[in-house]
Amino acid sequence: MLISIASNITNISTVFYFSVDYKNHPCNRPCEGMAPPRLCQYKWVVESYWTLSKACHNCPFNESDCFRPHCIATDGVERGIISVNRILPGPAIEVCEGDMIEVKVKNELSNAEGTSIHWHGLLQKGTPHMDGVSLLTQCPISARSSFTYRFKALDPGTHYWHGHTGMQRADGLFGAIVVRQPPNRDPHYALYDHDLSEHVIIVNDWLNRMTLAQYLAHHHNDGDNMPSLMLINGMGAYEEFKDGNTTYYTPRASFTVQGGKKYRFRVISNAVFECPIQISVDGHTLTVIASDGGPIEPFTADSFHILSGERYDFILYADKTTTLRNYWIRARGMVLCGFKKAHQVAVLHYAGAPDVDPPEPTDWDSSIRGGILLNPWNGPSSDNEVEITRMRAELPDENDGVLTSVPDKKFYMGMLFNRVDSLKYNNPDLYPLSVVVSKKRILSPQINFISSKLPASPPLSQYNDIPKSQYCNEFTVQTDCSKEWCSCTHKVDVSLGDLVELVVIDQGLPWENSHPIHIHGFKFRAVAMGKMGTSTSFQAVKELDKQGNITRSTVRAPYKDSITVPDGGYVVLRFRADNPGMWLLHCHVQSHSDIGMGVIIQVGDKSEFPKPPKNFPRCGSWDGEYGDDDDDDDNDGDDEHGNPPNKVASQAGVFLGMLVALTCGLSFWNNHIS
Ligand SMILES: [Cu+2]
Repeated sequence: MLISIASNITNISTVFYFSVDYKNHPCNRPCEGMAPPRLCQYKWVVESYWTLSKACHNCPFNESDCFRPHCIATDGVERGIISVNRILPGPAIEVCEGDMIEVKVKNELSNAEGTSIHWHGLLQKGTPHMDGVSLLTQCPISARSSFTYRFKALDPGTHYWHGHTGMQRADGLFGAIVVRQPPNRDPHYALYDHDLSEHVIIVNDWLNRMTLAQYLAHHHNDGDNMPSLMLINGMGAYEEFKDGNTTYYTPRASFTVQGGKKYRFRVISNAVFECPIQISVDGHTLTVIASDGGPIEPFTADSFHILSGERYDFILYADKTTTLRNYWIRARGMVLCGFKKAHQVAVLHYAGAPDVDPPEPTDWDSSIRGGILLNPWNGPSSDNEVEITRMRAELPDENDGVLTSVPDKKFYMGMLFNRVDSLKYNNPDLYPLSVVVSKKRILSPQINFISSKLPASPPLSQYNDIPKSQYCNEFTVQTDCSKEWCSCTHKVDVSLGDLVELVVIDQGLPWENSHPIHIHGFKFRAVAMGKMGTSTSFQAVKELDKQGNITRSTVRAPYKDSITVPDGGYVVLRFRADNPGMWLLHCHVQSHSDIGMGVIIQVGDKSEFPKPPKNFPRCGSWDGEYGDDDDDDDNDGDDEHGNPPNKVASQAGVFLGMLVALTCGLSFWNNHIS
């Protein structure tokens, strides 16, 4: 069903479609080897919206009302959200490998804030301007304007899209992406009977109000940062609704299977807080066949942990055919999600079974699953717990040297909470860390003691607008950032084609934390993972590595783009920097990333970056340069370096400065070689 909303402004009529049955998009089709790729177009309206709105009529008392168009019932808690086309999760994109995806995003947010969409898991090879990171790869899509993303679906597997501006993904701006392959290219095709749209599962922690309010309460006073709710495909039963003696709940998600068949399920975590989630299905084991789109040798587990940004594909064999009944699918939160026992269940419905809930209890304590656990978020604590780095990629290694050669560039990235007075959440004169009571103390989530902040213009498309002095890394900072707050745009540079190795460390202080790390633009090989203790130091990990005591997997290490870093431990990741551009590496916990736990990896020189599309939007500060603007209005007056005309004069000044510096440098050189 399509509902059109037409708006007439003077004589211009704009029609956007609120597609409700997006699963029937013509690009969601069986993928055939010889069939030509398609252009898959979507029109999205990003809006401020409300759960259990009037569109829900008599939901949940009349359950079918909860499934009406524009009704977003969630778990029954009324709150403001950010939605695309008034559905939650937002529209799924399901295409075949090689298709062209084109999404026109219209910003109709009520608060006039900007927005952008990141395509998590799609590497944007050759199209870095489509990566959707506000103030890195594009300007935020400003209120009332639209932006059309266009890129090829070159990366098969289970991925997802989400807002990459502020905290919007925490409030509903997310949805699934599935890139399927023809049978002859899918290495696991023979292992399952069905791979259905309705078996895509998105889990997320969820608040009872807009995330910004909770974030501000936590960072500026003593508000807590612990979610108590969780959703499965935007649904769940939590809030109680009474009618006389009868209690009603909003409906849970339900997944139907036929007894005797094998199904490919695809699970995505859009967790926002520190919230590893244990996924299990009562009475069934899960044969995991892929993570983050990377096929692995099948591994059968009783459950797995999924962290923010990760994806796991598993095969469920619906073999309980003796007595047809339903089973719980469970999502159980840990770390910050564990304090208030955030959890949710959905129904695995065997076709033909009575339409009743399974009899087993659904509480958080009952939802823990024993047996074999894949991907323990904090490293294994028994032989039954198996790290993702012990999985093997399904396909033979390419002859690219990624696992076997000596890296060209190697970086130690230390993630920590630094006990410094950040000027954003503390004030060294008025309310310093040392004075406020402990529950109001905000430590700074950092990488290598730097709180990274993005500049006022996106460096990828407005490279020359960013002063070089804005960038920093551990080698360029001038102060002892372990003691003083260092806030700048954290960036490291690698050459195009470099083999890069990252040793990402979580020193594990001051308490047990979870920092899932995500990289844009690349899939890395996860070659090592280890836990030193409840805490460690960066130096200890470096020393361990120097002594040759971190063994790297040299054969078929799994391909991933998001991975847990054990608390008090490390992961070692490798990739070939073959995708020129500016790419973010960051903790996928929303607030950590927002406050600065991220690094830009610049791959190649600006001259090696793909050019932005024509008339790509620009933005930035304007510091009161009063006077007439001689520029014509056609917005194409950039000089050859991509500078707007009014910057040429200042660039000329920079050039003169460089000339002086060069002269001084030459004279320095001449004076020191004699
Ligand atoms: Cu983090």
